[in-house]
Amino acid sequence: MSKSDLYPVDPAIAARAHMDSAAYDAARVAAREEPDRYWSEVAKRLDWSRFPTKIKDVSFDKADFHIRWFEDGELNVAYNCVDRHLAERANETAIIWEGDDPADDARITFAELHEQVCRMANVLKSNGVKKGDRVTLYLPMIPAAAYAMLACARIGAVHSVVFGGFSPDSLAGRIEDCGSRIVITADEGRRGGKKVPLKANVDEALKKVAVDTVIVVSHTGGAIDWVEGRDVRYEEAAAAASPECPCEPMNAEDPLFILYTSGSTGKPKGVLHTTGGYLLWASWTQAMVFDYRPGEVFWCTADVGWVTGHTYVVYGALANAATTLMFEGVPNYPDVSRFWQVVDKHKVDIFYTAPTALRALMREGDEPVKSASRKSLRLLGTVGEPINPEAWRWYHEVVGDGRLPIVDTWWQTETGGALIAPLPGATDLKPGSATKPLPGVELEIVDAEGRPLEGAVEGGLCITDSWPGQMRTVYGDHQRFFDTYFSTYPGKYFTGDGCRRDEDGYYWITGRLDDVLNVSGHRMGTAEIESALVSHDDVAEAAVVGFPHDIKGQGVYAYVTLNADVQPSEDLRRALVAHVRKEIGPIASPDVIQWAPGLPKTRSGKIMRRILRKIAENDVTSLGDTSTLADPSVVDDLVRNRAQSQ
Ligand code: 6R9
Repeated sequence: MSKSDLYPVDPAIAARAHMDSAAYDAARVAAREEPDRYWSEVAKRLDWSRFPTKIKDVSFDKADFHIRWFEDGELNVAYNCVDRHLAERANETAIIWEGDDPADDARITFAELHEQVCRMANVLKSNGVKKGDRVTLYLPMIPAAAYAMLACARIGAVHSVVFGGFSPDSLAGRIEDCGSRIVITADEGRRGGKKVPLKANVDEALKKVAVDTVIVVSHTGGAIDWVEGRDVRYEEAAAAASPECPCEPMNAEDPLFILYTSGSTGKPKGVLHTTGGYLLWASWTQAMVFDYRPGEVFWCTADVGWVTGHTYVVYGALANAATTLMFEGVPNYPDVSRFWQVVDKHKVDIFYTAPTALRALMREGDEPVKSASRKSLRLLGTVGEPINPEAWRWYHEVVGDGRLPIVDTWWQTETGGALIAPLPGATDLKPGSATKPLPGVELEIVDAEGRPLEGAVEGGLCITDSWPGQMRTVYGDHQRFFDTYFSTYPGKYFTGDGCRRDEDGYYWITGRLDDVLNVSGHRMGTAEIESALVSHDDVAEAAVVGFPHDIKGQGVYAYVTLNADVQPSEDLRRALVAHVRKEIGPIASPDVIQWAPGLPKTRSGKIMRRILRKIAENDVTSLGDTSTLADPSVVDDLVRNRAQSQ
């Protein structure tokens, strides 16, 4: 790599940063060699009702598998995110809300946040919610989403936020899996000038699974159906509720939330995070990676339906008394300058978004960016997928006027917060690399047999030791937790990602090694999309793979075998896309459907995805060995049909 591809730390930033490069090096050693002492010290950034004396107790080995952090500590997440800031910051802004419509916005102070969280918590209690109960949230990006999350945390209930773009079927599956008896939703959401029928979706989902209570927040005021005895008008209930609610003291290892995420097999897994370790990781990484200081406006564009929204819109930001910006809209509404207009309007200091949004905006040219001043910005960040160096440079040069560092943060729903990321005052940047692991993150790159590889190499990315923010289990299926993450390479957490380490020890994520797609930064399993397709009456079989997509990073390519009596048609193609949207949600819509009279299978009946990926990528000259296929002629058919459809 040429020297010009290195963006050195700005000495002025290093001088005032939480961590400069010497501090980073020292922290790496301390966290590795004396984890108890190091994390006990870091744990002081939270307020504990009982400070932990036991810090780390972990084994990744099958015989003695357990992960516990701060296990005798006691704290409350809502107290840490709200109450403890009241003494000094009651009248400072906790949440800036920017609506989908640029005319809609609001500012919520910490005092107001406290009152709203307490009222919501009391509404939950009066509807029978107790410590340990699961509460499903299906909400737009409005402050009530943060109130609801924090209200659950306050009373020790476990929230499961379901992204508002998921279908009624997906919502029903998630309600059922965690056995929640209560849903909090809104009448409708707004995105890009369109309404999202959230309450109608909940009604539809509840035809499949029953709950006792649906709390409905009024947002658009749009017409909705009402089920007496089940549905509760939030505003009425909140007005009647007390504005004070005590915080439930929680053990550090008590569950905080469940968030469903896609894996390579089966239905989505309920990733469970606990109280102490998660909050510490969220808070510490928000401070270190973004070099955050109170008073700054922090804007993470993620929806609270994803882990990035949990950790950086809500918990990490508020634990640090940040002013966090919640944006209901999309980057191209009313026009493609929206992000930068919002940056100017609310004087955003730190802006954190996904590469897919940047690639889409980059296509629109520089003018929509340059028309806004962006002078409040001091730091940029990305998350969700690898950022191609071209998009990185555009972000740096055009959005950042060549003056702002970019923190490319690699992490997963399972990791709770960032694990590989530069620190603005410590790490020289390389476009396209998430750079180096944070203190306490012990990475290993392994070959197919799990042997650690040294030096500049490429392989599977593993983590050999625990960090506080690690997930603790798959809700209701601890065996699946172990099998999914710790059985591929015994004694190590396997991330599912491929990764290259360069000669300077920088890490470059190359993408998933399993059957998980990353479409516009959203994770989904090929198996889920396949089962949605196969549930259509006309479909006999389906195989889904990813293919490179300019904007989305990866697109969804579906091979579909129809029932013998069904003819392919454009109408059917549209019907199948609509069917997938209905079953899973719009984010899973296939970009390409190729009719496949047969699928390439081994003699034991396993679909050879490697070949399907090559065809989808239009890389048909290197299909590799097809001799093990039950019927090699199937491949020729697929290649020919692809060629015809070009
Ligand atoms: C936070 C989040 C996790 C998967 C992960 C990886 C990909 C996330 C990335 C990245 C390259 C980055 N990923 N951040 N790849 N560079 N900075 O996105 O969680 O939705 O669970 O997705 O996303 O493949 O394994 P999640």
